[in-house]
Amino acid sequence: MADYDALDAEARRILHLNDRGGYTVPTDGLYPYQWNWDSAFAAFGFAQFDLDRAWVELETLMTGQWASGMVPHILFHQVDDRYFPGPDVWQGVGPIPSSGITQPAVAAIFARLIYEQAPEESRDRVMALWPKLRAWHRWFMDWRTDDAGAICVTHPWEAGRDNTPEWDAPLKRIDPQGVGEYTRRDTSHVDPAMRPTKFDYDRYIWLVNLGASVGWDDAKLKAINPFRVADPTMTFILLRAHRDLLALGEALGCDTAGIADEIAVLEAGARSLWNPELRCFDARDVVTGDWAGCVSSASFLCWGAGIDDAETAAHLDRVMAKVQYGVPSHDPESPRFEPKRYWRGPSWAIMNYLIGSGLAAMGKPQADMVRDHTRAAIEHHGFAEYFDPLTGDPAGGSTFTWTAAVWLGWAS
Ligand code: 2M8
Repeated sequence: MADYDALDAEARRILHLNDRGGYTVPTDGLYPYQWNWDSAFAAFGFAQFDLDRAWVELETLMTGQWASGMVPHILFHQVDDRYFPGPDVWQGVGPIPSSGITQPAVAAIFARLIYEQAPEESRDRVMALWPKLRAWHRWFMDWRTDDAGAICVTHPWEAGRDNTPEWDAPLKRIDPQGVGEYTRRDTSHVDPAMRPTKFDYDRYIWLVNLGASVGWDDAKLKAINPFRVADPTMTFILLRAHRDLLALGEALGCDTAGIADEIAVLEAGARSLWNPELRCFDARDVVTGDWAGCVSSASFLCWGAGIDDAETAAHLDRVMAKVQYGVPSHDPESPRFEPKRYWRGPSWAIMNYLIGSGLAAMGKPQADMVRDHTRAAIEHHGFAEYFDPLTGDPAGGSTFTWTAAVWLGWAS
């Protein structure tokens, strides 16, 4: 029997360990900056024992918001050469040094949860955040929708699922000429076999250089960027977050004009990601119109967005019958499945949370199983960045903020 008190204490210790004062890094060394969705998860973790610190986390994240409304995926509060690419490569154009792309919009999901946990004490804090979240969501609608209303990624790092097989074909179309010499830092912190390949990294850096070359101007970049993929991660998460933003806005008496219409657009966009051949939600290359043909953990975010689908549920049952430690990021029956390589197979506590809480909200029977798997992974293998879904082996970085947060807020 696991010692839950000891695990709770360790999770809190990890959040403090990674706290840099006002913001939390994902883990020391490997990721020494404030990452967008990691930070929102950190707020969820802090909210379990320190409400003020939870709000501070979200407030600091929003200090990086650009004039366009975009909230960057990395905020470089203090330069640290243990991570590449840094602010000199990115050349973000916001109020503080940052990257030039965003990440899945989970912040409003947690703002609502934390507010509802303590409405009186939270009211002023969330009132100040709400217009900023609204502006960010509006920017997604302006710059990241495709014709069907799905949300697109413009860089593999934007979805947070860096090397998932969904990006293989669109990345192959890029010739990373002129990317030049660079030194990766990630592979000096963790086993390169658990990280993206050089093929991937060349294209990641080429895309960063492309954005920087036009000063991250949304219109200019949209016209020249060859990488644009309608993605279930971004679409389902924004749809869920937009519903939460609306509910929060109504509770607070904010101006919610336009949000309901945008939800209808996102619902249509989400349904447009249903691949009739795969019989599941899938990513679609906006440039070629081709489906990725991948059942991934992002396919299973539909329930969180309020969209039920029996055939996607059948895929979830099939996939979960093959694993013991959470939802695999890629289909274990696919030849491209790699159980330890990052987003090509491993199970991630944050995805498990988003999937499991979505299933629970829609009363689906698989909800408990997803949580039980996540609990077992952490109980047996600690607060790793991610886990081999077959064996539970911890992989990537250790003492990881979002795994600790998910433990405190949901899995324990
Ligand atoms: C991973 O991504 C970063 C780039 O953003 C990297 O590998 O350098 C992803 O797992 C992403 O989802 C996550 O937010 C980030 C920090 O944990 O690491």
